[in-house]
Amino acid sequence: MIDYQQKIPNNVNLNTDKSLQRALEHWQPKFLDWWGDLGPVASQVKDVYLRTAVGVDAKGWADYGYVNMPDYRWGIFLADKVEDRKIGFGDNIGKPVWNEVPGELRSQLRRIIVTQGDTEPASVEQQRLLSATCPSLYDLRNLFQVNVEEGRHLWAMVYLLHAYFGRDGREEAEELLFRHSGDYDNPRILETFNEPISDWLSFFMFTYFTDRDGKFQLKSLAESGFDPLSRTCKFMLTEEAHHMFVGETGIARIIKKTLETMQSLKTDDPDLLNKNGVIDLPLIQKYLNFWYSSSLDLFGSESSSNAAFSFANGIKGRPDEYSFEDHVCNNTTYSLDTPDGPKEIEYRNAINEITRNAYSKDCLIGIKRWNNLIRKSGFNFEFTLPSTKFRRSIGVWQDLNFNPSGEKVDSTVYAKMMSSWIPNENDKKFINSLMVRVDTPGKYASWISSPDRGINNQTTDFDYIRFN
Ligand code: BYC
Repeated sequence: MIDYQQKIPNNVNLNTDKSLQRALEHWQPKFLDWWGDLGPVASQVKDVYLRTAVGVDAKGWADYGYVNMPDYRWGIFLADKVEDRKIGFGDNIGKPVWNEVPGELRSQLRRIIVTQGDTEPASVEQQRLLSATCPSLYDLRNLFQVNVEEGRHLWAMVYLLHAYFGRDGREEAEELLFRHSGDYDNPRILETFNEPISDWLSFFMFTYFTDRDGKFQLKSLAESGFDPLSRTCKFMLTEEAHHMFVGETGIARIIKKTLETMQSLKTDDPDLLNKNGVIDLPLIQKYLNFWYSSSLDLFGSESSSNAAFSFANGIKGRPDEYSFEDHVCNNTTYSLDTPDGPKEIEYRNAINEITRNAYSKDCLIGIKRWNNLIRKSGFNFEFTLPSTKFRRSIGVWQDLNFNPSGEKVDSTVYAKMMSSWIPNENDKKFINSLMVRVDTPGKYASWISSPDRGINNQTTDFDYIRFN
């Protein structure tokens, strides 16, 4: 059981390492200031019905209850150590995992931990204004849950930086609070985390598509030969699942409401549906196109010597490494689709692409479920994932003019059609016009249906948030 009476709750015996404890206690007020300035806008919020980690094992790791936000405690939790764990892939396969950072891998490991850490506060910053327009108390509570967990994931990376990277690590930890999402001079490292999230449709798309990148990156890092990173990521993955649930069910609830309105009005006319306060299905597809294509870039270039280095050295594996037969992957090649046709590249250089492909497959699960809802209600519309060549800014397809179906188009056609593929100014205006705060227990905004179930077996009209 984790002791929440400590200044920094943890299961890493922080009190046995006084200088590390002091360093983290020095960082803590800076984090709290950052949370106050750039965390969720919550002036009226008193208590939030939250799930809080009380242990790290699979069964019963969390408690539910009201938390007074100023009293919220972020802690440091690592999954339990696996005795005699061995490196599972690359050139160091079979050797004991490292409990300290090997000198020659230090800069690459730090870079990966910093990149991971940077995304966590970024997402909180992106979502900070959403509390003002929550479609229900249930959704507001989920937003808080997601945000406090992202805050804790930042703590997880800051712990690794402080504990294993000395002075550079402490400096990097400061920088994590200094860069800000969308800041012109000091933006977040990865582009998706600089995109504004000013409406809840974007929030649900982000938690479905971008948090899923988190799932796949964390799975790859959970394979790491650097054991503290592996254990940290294993625990983070347990929380990530809820974020994707929020995305998938959020989008499903929007679709459900639209379908009900389509049935009652006997129309699929977008104008008529919009006038009746719901979001037409083609417009949902546009938001999907935007967030999926942006999230694809997060996997890096299709051919990457960085990824090959990390794999070869046991720093970062493939998601679900156990499911592959060959864990060394030396002297094998991968046939990569490129604008000049298929190209054989060294397999290890293709790790980013292999991870991206696994991600795309996983993204289809929700698409299938959403399409089932449409089919069952008798309408003729199907959501699709756009081509992985569409709207890419990183890798071999970057800045090329592919349409969502993956066909190359003329640059003028591309520029002209973009407003019909991703949300245009009018679309955003309409979506923003729907974003009106609903904070009465059991009431839901016009454009989204109530969830099938509440949180932790509570009813859907439970008062998930109590106000001052
Ligand atoms: N935007 O060799 P390359 C999450 C940079 S989400 C801008 O192609 P590599 C979460 C790259 O950094 C998961 N820059 O690929 C979700 C490198 O720069 P430097 C986050 C990009 O190195 C929701 C250069 O381009 N975790 O947890 O294999 C809410 C060449 O890179 C982008 C991670 O990403 C981009 N999209 O990088 C909250 C795990 N893509 O260093 C949280 C840690 C690449 O040469 N990161 N670049 O200046 C990594 O493992 C790797 O850095 C990447 C791929 C996956 C990003």
